[in-house]
Amino acid sequence: MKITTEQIQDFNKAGLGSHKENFDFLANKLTQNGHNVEAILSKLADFQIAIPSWALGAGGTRFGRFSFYGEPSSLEQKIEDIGLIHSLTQTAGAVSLHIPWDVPQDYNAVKELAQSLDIKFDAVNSNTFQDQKDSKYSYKYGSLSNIEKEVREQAIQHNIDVINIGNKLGSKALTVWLADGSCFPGQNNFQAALQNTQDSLKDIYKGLPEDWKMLIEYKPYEPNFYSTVIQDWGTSYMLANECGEKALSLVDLGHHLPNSNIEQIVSILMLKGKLGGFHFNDSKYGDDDLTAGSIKPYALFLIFNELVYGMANNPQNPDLAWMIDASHNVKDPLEDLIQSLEAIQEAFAKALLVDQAALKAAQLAHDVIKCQEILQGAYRTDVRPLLEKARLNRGGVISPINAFRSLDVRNGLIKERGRNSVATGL
Ligand SMILES: [Mn+2]
Repeated sequence: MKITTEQIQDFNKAGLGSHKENFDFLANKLTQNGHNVEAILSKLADFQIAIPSWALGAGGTRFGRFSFYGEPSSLEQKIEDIGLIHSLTQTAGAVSLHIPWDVPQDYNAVKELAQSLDIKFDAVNSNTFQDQKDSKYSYKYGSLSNIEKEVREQAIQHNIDVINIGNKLGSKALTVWLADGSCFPGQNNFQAALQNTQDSLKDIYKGLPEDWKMLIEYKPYEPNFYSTVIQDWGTSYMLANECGEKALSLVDLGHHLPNSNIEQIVSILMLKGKLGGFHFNDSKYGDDDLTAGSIKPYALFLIFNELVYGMANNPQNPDLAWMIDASHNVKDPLEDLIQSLEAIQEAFAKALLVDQAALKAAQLAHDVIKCQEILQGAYRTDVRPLLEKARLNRGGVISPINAFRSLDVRNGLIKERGRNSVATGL
């Protein structure tokens, strides 16, 4: 299934009048306040967010999984789904593959398909959190941190294999998320587990092509509930530093204990030139994997405020890999991803409106009230007409969710793939 340019133009017709009215009003106001609207629009248009190959089907919990029907059952169909979202939103121009769930059968065909849909291959993700049916050793008691050398070697080799697969597709980064840890006190020796992990990561790093990055994700708990080997940004930063310049930390919004100051973590990592990537989602309690911006939109804005500041002021920090890492348990995955993309772009646009010079002046004057007024002034601006305009400029639709529904995309997919096709993934 593909959405044509004619369908997009047809859909847009009805909304163009009111969009123009709203956009002109906002653009005038922003211009009067000294903003360069064209520059903001071009930053929004360039901001592309990768969709992980595991997020296109129904997610689930350990209690159950409820299908949405017509799910993509092959890598090609997953890329087609991203193509559908991208054609509407114009902000999902990349896919992040999970190996071994999505190993390409025909590399050229997969590359051509992605290219035809304007989709790039972002970071590739390794998986040593579960056993594969043909693997010799089990990861039950850890992978890169395991006390058995053979198990570590198998896990290292898997990561090297993932790099090789990504290399054939044009990826430039490997993301390592390590589930290793322990469920009970005394189960592991903390020092041995960290040391083994460090040595294993160094071995993987040796297999990294020159122009690649290794992104090290952290998480405080789950699936292990007493300790996690890479539990926080400090541990990730320490491991990345030991590996070398191409190793960087990856922040997943859901991988923090409640009320962690994630914007501060982002800021410090960028100061140190060690923030490599970002996984977007939202949560109330832990790694809930909910739609970005659905619970704490102000926190998302504050994080973007630091990202925007860092991208402008920290040349020591490399370009970032952006990805949505969410699980779709009750919403249609494609609609949910569209909502996340919108929330991310909205937070980014608002952060671009923060008057950095005025904020600095207010900080120097210790004018705490003014500091808050500046941040909240940007946050309270309804930037949706900017998002609409950025999408329209690139050939997308005014309202992606409404278009998805009015084009009846899900039923089209069910017709094409059958009701009971199921995606691999979480
Ligand atoms: Mn993640």
